Amino acid sequence: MSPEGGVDALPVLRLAYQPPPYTIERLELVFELDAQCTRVQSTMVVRRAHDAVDAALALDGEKLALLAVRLDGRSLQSDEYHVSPSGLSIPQVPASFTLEIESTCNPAANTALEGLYLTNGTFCTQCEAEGFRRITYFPDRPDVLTIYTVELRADAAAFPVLLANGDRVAGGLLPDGRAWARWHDPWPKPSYLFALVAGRLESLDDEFITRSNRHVALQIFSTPANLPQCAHAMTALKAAMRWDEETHDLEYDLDRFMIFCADDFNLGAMENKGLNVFNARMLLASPERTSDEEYARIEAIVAHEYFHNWTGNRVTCRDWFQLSLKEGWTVFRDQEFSADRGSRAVARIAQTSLLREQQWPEDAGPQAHPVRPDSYLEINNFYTRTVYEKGAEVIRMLHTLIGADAYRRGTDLYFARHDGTAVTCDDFLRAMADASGSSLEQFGRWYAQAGTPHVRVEVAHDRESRQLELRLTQSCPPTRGQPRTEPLHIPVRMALIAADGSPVPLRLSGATRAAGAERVIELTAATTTFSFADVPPRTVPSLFRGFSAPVSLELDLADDDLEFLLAHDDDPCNRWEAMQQIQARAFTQLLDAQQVAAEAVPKRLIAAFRSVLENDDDPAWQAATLRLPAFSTVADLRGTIDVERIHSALLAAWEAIATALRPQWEVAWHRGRAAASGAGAYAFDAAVTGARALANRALHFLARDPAGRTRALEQFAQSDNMTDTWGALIALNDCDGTEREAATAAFRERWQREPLLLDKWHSLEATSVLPGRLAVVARIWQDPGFDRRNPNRVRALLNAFAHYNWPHFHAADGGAYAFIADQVLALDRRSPQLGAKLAQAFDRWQRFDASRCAMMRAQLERIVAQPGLSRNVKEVATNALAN
Ligand code: B3K
Ligand code: ZN
Repeated sequence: MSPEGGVDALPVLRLAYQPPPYTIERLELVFELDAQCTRVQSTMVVRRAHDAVDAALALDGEKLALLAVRLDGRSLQSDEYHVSPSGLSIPQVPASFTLEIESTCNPAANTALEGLYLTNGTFCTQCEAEGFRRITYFPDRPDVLTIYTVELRADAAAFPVLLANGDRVAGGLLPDGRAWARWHDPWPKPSYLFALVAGRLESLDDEFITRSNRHVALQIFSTPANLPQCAHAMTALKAAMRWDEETHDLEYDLDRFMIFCADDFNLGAMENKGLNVFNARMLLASPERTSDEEYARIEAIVAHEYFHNWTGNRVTCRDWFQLSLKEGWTVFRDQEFSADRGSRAVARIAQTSLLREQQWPEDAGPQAHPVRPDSYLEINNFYTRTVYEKGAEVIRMLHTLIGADAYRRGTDLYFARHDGTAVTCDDFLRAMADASGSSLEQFGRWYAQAGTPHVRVEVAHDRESRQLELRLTQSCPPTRGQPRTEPLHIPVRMALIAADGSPVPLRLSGATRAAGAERVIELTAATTTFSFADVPPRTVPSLFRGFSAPVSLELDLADDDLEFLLAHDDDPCNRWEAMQQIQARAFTQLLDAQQVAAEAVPKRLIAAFRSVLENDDDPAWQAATLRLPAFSTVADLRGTIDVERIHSALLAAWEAIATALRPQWEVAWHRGRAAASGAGAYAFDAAVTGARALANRALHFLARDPAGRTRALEQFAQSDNMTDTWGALIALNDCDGTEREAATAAFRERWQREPLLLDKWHSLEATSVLPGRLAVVARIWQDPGFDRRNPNRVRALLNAFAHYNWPHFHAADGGAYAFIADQVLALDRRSPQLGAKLAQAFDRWQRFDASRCAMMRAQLERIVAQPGLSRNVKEVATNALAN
């Protein structure tokens, strides 16, 4: 048995689901909060399901000390129940009864940050997925929905603010001088949505008036010093509340909505009912500390957690296999919110880049799993890009296939049917199918089949008959446990673009009339052919517009056609896609070159950059498109990853594009700077963020030469906002020389007292490709001032290095492999969730040359052999080795 509850545990299987034999109708909790020994008195009103006659009552509980158990007022003798490190069971219980349990836990010793713990002296909780069982004995599963009443008692000086879910119904001072508060949440909820916060906090207060004219108090709690940095989150919250009313007719349902800003937090944020908890990194914002990208991310996460109030909280998941029901859907909702706030196309490009750079490798690697997994050892390993981002793509495809109106009828029907219950992805699909009248049977495979589908497109255009034929062939690679795959239902939003850039009216052969310039065609078979009539010569198809499906594309188009699409497609997403295709071809060629050097960079790649730079376009789109591919994207062009070659290819492309287009980069930089500074003082505003992004993209290329580096240093020195500061730092980060030293040292000096800002410096050091990175990372890690217990610190340094610094993590001597494996093992003892994420840096081990392959494998074997390993790391490392 491991400290985290047992590596010998068997996998949990989706098909083994059994409904709970007992439900808890009401729960009353009294907390005597104390750092080392918090006492929890729980009173549960329990009722047996009618078909569970002989079932024992089984409650989950971990790291708890049990003090007393009373059933209907009678103390149970120790032979009337059974306690183990994972829970408490009572074999003989009546059909309905009241159960009282007293237990204690130790928040100060809680380094895993699951359950009740302390962050900077404030009590805080994290219960999803299975943290509640570290607070009290309870059926800690999402399909047990309960009405909670919670009383908190604590030292009044240290914990004057006492918060829990729902409405505050009473409070004050106890006769012994301690503070107390009582909270009641009228909405039944699963235990993973429970939260409490207690500390010396202040709040930023505001109000939201709902459509039905209810006044909701909004409060963001933090330490007083951080309050001014909470204003952006408050604005985002109000915008999200309005958006959900306007687009989905969904209103908030309590009189208060609170957010707590936590310094120590395992994740980004958590949607506890009425009391969200946020990682400070995803909440605090000020112009000098926060970049435009981070402003946008904070807005999206605030919205995401708020949107969960309906998609996740009011209707929740029956079991954790259904996680994407709430996560994929809520990501889709936050993506649509972000699209409505700024440029839809640029938002979509960012979503797609994330999917391709992070979800596709997951789908192609040893941790691959379907959007609705079939088994897990540790559920915390399944909060993945697949469940979240691919899950969101599935909802988006559904929206595309049935249309916006039917989708809205479907959401209404879903809430009408399921409010206050715990349901499955199938229940969701059923509501959508019933509301739209479409069969979604084949579509349901998207939930069950892992792997990134591949679509090959062949185009045949007969000039004589003016018929254009599109032949689309889909395939999906096999993944772990799924050797055979089946065709999916794929929506292809498409248009045809004539040589003069105008859209060709779409008339399917045989149809009498054209049906507009854009339509959605549907793939259901392995191969489908579509013929269009009356298509003028030199027409080019524009396919998967708006990234209508999360598939990798192989386009049978000439290089000229891709260049044409890059310049003339009226869908900005597809213009960006054309650039990706051009880059893939160029890098394939470059990797094959005898000498991977600037001179070998294909001219077409440079021409593509030139055409984007010289087009007088939306600067935000230009900035998004003028990006070299991520290392992982280039790595995936080939079966075996040649680290040195890929690194050289990226450097060569950077140099060639910088040198050949210097005048254009100059113009772009000036254009971006002029637009940004013309707008006056810093504001996070779509019109200006694009200008700043373009200027910073240009600076990155300009910094290839000394004059550009001087420019970057000047920008750094003059900047009054993090976007320009960061733009300068990123431009310099891979450039050897005094400018980088000067800028990073000044940055570190300025922010030495602000850990979240120091994290940025840590990431710069960890991701630079300049020599000696492992030593730098190890030195920072060993610095006594570095707080290894804080997840943000660990991620900014170690995860940035292991997941993003390919040339150094994969250094040929294997030194970095050993260092990271050591830290996986050290972290695992304190924080299995952090250990598991870091361990995934070894996922691709089989894709490297024999020497690296052997070294990575040896580290994975060393990890797996560690006695007492957590389930989290065990599952990740075992999957990697099994593949
Ligand atoms: N639901 C939480 C994630 C919980 C992660 C637990 N390991 C935040 C979110 O996705 O909204
Ligand atoms: Zn979520």
